[in-house]
Amino acid sequence: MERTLVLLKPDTVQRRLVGRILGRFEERGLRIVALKMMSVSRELAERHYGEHREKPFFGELVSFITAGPIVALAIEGPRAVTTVRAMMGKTNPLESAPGTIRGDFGVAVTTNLVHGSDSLESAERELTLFFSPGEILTYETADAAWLGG
Ligand code: 3AN
Repeated sequence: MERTLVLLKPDTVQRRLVGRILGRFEERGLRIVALKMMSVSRELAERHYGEHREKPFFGELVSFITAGPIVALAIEGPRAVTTVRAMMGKTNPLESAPGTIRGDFGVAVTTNLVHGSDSLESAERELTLFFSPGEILTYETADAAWLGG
């Protein structure tokens, strides 16, 4: 069972798509083990996107993610990291397949609605940035046996 960080970015909140996008992860059979609406400080944004510090779009990325509330989630499931990435679609929504979150709701690379950790190592690092250990819950769902995995 893997755990990954998902962020519903400010455009998702502003466009009132939180419920629909959140619902996709639930419908898939993934388990939400932490959930909070929050503001991202400049410091947190810069740590989270640290690997992109040298990229030309870094400033834009930090301004965008700090521009309004986001929803942060810890999501658990079999191969959760790659499953969530596949559900999100490619980074540029114009290249994302229909049926993916970005392919269904987005047209721009900065305002691309969601973030999902790109590896297990990133997931561990990013979950620590956004959640204290006590905020991530451990529980079973009643349908676990019917979902397999
Ligand atoms: P992903 O979010 O699909 O993991 P990354 O990690 O390569 O993509 O990039 C992080 C974020 O940086 C993306 N979500 C996107 O908002 C932004 N980004 C990536 N590439 C570009 C680009 N060429 N121009 C502007 N923003 C970009």
